[in-house]
Amino acid sequence: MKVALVTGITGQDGSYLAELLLEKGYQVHGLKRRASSFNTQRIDHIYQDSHQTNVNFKLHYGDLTDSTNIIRIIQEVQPDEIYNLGAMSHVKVSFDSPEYVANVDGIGTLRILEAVRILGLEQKTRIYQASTSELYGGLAENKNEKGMYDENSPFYPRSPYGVAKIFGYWITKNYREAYNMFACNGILFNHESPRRGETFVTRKITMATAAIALGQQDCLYLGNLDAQRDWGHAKDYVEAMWRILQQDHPEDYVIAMGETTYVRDFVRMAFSEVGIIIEFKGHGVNEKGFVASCSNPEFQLEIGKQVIAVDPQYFRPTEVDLLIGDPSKSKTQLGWIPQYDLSGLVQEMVAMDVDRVKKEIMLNEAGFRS
Ligand code: NAP
Ligand code: F7E
Repeated sequence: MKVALVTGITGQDGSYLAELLLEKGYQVHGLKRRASSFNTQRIDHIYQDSHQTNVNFKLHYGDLTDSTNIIRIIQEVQPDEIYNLGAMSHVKVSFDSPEYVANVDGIGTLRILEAVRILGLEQKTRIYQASTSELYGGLAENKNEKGMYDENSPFYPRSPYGVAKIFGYWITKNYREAYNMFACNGILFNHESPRRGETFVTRKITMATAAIALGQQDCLYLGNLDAQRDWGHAKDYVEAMWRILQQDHPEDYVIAMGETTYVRDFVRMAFSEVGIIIEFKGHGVNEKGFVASCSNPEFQLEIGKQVIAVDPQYFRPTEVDLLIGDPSKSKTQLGWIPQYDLSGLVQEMVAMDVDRVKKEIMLNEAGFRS
């Protein structure tokens, strides 16, 4: 039985990856930070199983800033594969805590690699590093001939997050070359899901779509509506992570959908899932989104109501304007075929948020009655 250690197991990707690895018959160990209240919502369904039948899932308290626990856990677990997904992953927040991000996202990667080396596991343990499209920084002149970023495109990170991750990228490559380790970077473009953190733009939009359609929120405040992202589904992307570690040779791969969409259009797509057509008027900080029509009798809003506004507090000191990835290598070499397209992703996210808001309304009503 193969043994995997996943850092960031309580996050969006960690939870999908844990499910995938368990399905494939792995024993899965997860690194979990101690928190003052429960933070395991995304993996509770797996964890609850582990009390009954699932003895192949185990959590270990630890933190990527602490070498001692990383060495101890890797020594105890003796993993065949490590997926280093743990990170402070919010680009805007990284401007507020740059040193912390460097420590976790940058040096944290080194701690994992060095622990494997100290323990003499270089030839046993394969390592996946969660690299990111933020490395490219969205510079137009660095795209390839297809107008996309690929494995050979130059990097130009535009945030403390991107700069920390570039250290993670290069130290992974360096350990591969210096110590002949099977250590790979997955350069993943944005991937989302109903489990996406609530402050990332897609989830913020789908949660607000549900709340506005059901009369629980008036207006959604967003930042840069002109940003463009290449959005895929996290479930597809964790499959690519696993495939990267099953190859004969360690290499780095871009994982992306190859299409880019404006934030503004993601808003339109989300609202159209509940039959509401949004019309945008104005520019920059004065741009606003209004209800143009409502075709679903369940979700009726006043025509002309303003539901979208721009709040400059969500702008970043330096922005990555446009990202689009070229997945040619991962498709041919990994045989990776995503199951979701953007409309399938939006559909699933909005449907789950509508269900959740409806449940909350019912619970509140039941609370009032009792
Ligand atoms: P996420 O939902 O924010 O999850 C991050 C995980 O890292 C959480 O489990 C978090 O634990 C953990 N973590 C944070 N600080 C830590 C620390 N000091 N020590 C140990 N664990 C720590 O992120 P995600 O979307 O799943 O992304 C997974 C990885 O891929 C991240 O490295 C991210 O930077 C990278 N990435 C993401 C995307 C994307 O679009 N999603 C694209 C490219 C790369 P808590 O639950 O305790 O906070
Ligand atoms: O922003 C714009 C914002 O925070 C996307 C992380 O997983 O993917 C993610 O980073 C775009 C940006 O993701 C709001 O300015 C507008 O241009 O959802 P996001 P991100 O910054 O692309 C990469 C690949 C990672 O590696 C990261 O870990 O949307 N935007 N209005 C907004 N963004 C947010 N968060 N909130 C807004 O209100």
